[in-house]
Amino acid sequence: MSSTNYPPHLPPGPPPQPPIIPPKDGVEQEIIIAVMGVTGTGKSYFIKEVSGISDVVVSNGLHSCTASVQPYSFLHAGAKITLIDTPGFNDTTKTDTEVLADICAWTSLNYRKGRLLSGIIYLHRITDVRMDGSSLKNLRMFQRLCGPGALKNVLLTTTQWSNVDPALGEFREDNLRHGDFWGGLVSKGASLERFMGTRESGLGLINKLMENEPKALNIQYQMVQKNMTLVETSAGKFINEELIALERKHQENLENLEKERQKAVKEKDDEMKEILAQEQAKAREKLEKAAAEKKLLADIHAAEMKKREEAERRREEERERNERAVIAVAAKDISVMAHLKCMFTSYDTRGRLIYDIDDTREFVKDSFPITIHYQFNFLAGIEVCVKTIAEIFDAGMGINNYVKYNGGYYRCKGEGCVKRGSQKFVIFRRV
Ligand SMILES: Nc1nc2c(ncn2[C@@H]2O[C@H](COP(=O)(O)OP(=O)(O)OP(=O)(O)O)[C@@H](O)[C@H]2O)c(=O)[nH]1
Ligand SMILES: [Mg+2]
Repeated sequence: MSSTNYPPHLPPGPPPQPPIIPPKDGVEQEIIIAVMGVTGTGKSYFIKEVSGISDVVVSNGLHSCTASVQPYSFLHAGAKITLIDTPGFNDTTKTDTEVLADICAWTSLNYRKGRLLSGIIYLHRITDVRMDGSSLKNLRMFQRLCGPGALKNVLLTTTQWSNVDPALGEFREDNLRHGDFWGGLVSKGASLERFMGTRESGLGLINKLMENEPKALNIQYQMVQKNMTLVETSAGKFINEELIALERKHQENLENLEKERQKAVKEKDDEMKEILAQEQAKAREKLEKAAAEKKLLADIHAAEMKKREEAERRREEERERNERAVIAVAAKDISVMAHLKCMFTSYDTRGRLIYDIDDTREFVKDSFPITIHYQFNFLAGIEVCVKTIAEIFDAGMGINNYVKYNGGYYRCKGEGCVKRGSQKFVIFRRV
């Protein structure tokens, strides 16, 4: 009998991807919306106003307020709306790397659970006279986090309209729409909206996003599907490049200050020497800060790489263990008459997955339902039928059989039963 009759052995595939569970069609649909933007633009204010949740902390000073990603849920229009408050980049208390790591941890975890964002509300103060470095950096980070695929679900939203002359606000809004700042994003599908500071205005924005098909962010795809480390993602690369440039800038500044200080020493200009020494101390502090952040990013990368290698090693061990595993069926779980009747079809019984055939303890673990299939082969049937009952138990079943379990195929090759404890077992080995 040719072994080509048997189902093929399944080749080991790529590492299993985390399951993406579709949102449940329950009575309560969940709409998840992230609220992002520079510190102080009004992210927490928006969430507090729209959700009515009094616990949301709104800043009252110059310092950054929201320190970590925080979800807030409330009911609206028959759905559970979850607004995600996020810390901004260029935060006064946390480094960009810490903020990015926090956002990535939240988004990756939720992506693995199948929770995708229906939208992102990206806030910007209409009162801002011009785009400072912080706003530009934030926007660049946002573009990398979001990616072009999710732009249709993005509302670029201006805030604090009550603090600006309406005509001036409109002029700035027009510049935002057509200028370099938001023009590119608008042309690729993002919408420009206004938040007028009221619950009604905020809910209007939410209503627009409720219609959307939830989408994965670029960072979620890169970290979960592509298994990238933080620094390998587009957003992580951007921060790393910024830090390298910043370190270089501070280093050059320090070198120039030293040259000037040497000159002051030569010219015996004590006052200048003192000023330059103070400048050097400040520059050194900035350099150390940039270097520390670069190290933090490198440490995160090293820890993620270690985790990735460990996961790969565990997967490989698991694969090898499964390769060696056999399925054991107790002789008592095979009714000879039923078995003979089913010789040309299939036979339902119970089996155990055994990783170490020499370990008797494995043979007493709980059994689970299995089906022994027979390939239709008249001669094979005859061959088995003519055997005595004892022969069937001793030699296993007809050799033209298989059990499918967990994507693999197992076959009893007629090698006889094994005795473990007081029982005999028929062994199906992986093919
Ligand atoms: N008038 C007006 N004030 C606003 C609006 N949005 C925010 N503010 C004020 O702006 C300040 C900052 O608001 P927050 O909501 O704390 O800003 P944030 O973006 O959460 O800031 P971080 O948590 O530091 O990132 C607060 O004093 C708010 O009261 C708005 O639409 N209109
Ligand atoms: Mg906040």
